[in-house]
Amino acid sequence: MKTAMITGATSGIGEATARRLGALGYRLIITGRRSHRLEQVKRSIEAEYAVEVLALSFDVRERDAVERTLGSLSEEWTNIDVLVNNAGLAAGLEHIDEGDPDDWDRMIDTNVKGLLYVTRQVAPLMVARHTGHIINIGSIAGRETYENGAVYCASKHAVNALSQGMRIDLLKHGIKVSQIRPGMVNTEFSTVRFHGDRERADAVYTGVTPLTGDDIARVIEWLVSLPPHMNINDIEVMPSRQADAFYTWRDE
Ligand code: NDP
Ligand code: 8X3
Repeated sequence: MKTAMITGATSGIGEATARRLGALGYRLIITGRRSHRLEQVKRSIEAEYAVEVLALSFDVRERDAVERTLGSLSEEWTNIDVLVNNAGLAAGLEHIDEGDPDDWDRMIDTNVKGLLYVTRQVAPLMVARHTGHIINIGSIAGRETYENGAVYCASKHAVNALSQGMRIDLLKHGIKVSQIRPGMVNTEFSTVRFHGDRERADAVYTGVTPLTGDDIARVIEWLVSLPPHMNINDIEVMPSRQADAFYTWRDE
């Protein structure tokens, strides 16, 4: 039985991915800061799919916590076949001269450093077994840079560079590295970006049908089902009403 670890599984893309991989019969390690939510997701997946789920609550920004938690996995949980580096966020939407440096820290520490800290713990386990698949959740913001989004876009450009670099470094160990770059996905993402302002968050999706977390989970389900000789390096997934970061066709 295969094992998948998904960071940021308390909501959105991460939770949907945990459900899809649970349905495929994967044993799951799910992570996130909100321990109560994490336990709910664990119980619900265990009940629905009869797979084992290990819920580990920590903040990916805290290097000590990441090292302590993932460095002390019991042996039965170290056979990680799939790592989905999904935990991430945008905080704020402001011009660079007006942005809040605390928001910048949150984005860079979570989206870039957190992804690195987790990968540093899991990749050696895969190297030791000469197998594994790391799937990084980037963004259309990792290819294009839009007004007011410089720091979030920079963090996702970094995920793009890290995905390429990881792929090269892990090539000889038989480890696949894929990046998924979604466009608009209706999750808690915009509510988090706007610091809890639900009205402003909902307006992001006005007049358009955005992707759902489960749409991205379907892509992940497909990526992990490909044969060993085949890898998708990079995949951009958009709502059909969104051409890129700039052009979205909305109903009046
Ligand atoms: P959600 O806000 O619904 O989910 C984000 C997840 O990340 C939550 O489970 C959250 O858990 C976790 N997380 C955030 N910060 C931390 C942290 N410091 N430590 C541990 N876990 C953390 O948003 P999405 O599902 O949309 O976001 C998932 C990924 O997809 C992100 O990397 C995002 O950048 C990316 N993305 C999203 C798009 C969108 O339009 N929604 C488009 C393109 C990419 P908790 O709060 O419990 O810690
Ligand atoms: C999230 C999508 O367009 O807000 O990564 O950057 S966008």
